[in-house]
Amino acid sequence: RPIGVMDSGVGGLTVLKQIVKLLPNESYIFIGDQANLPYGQKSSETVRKLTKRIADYMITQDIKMFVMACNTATAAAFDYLSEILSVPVIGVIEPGCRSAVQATHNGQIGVIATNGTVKSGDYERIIKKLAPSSHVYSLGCPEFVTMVEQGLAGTPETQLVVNQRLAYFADKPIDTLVMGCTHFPVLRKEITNVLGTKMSLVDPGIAAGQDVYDYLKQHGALCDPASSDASRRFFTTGDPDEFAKLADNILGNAIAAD
Ligand code: DGN
Repeated sequence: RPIGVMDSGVGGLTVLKQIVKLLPNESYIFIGDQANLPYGQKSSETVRKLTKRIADYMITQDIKMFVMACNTATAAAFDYLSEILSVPVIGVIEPGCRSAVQATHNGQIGVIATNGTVKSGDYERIIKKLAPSSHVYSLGCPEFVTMVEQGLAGTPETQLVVNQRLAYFADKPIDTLVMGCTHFPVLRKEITNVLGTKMSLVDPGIAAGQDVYDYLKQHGALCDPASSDASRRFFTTGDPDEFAKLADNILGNAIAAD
């Protein structure tokens, strides 16, 4: 049975990549809901509905786990879907908070995310729960999503926008920054150019990938490598050609989307 992985767009592929690194023999279905992108500007009720629609489809494909490779969807729908779905659900926010708390030395943590995720207050709440004396500075960077979706990572224009946005942190004492949107690891280089190599950059997808592995292992649900055909199916609700181009850049190998 495949692992289902969803995002509003191509950002979730950064999470899929982490999971595949740990579990190369599993089968995967990835859905990018590009027709409804960006999730970050929508109400949490709308995001919950959109995410459920994808989960419902994936259940018809007999997934064994539903991974929300989207912070905005996790903030809006994690509790709800964990309750109603018949398969285990993994999100990205709690793993991201754990990684941030482990990475920081001074307890001063920055979070960049969509406006929807920032508005939910989930990063701040969970980080504070794990490390009550820490301080969280959150910043919405919705245009980063658009730039990644338009394939503009690596361009001078994108660097300029990243410079302008992250200037917010210039007078903040943070030593750790959570990339709290799955599109943002694609801009890792641009972000490092502004904040320097001493800043710990947290990619929640890494810990989320580990959670997927741990859960399946603990529950004896890893596939049998001997009988596995390791299929990987990619779907977008948007334009398959555009998706394939972007996905190719992110995953670094050729894939096709239906
Ligand atoms: N990739 C999504 C996230 O992690 O929040 C958000 C992208 C979007 O739809 N704005």
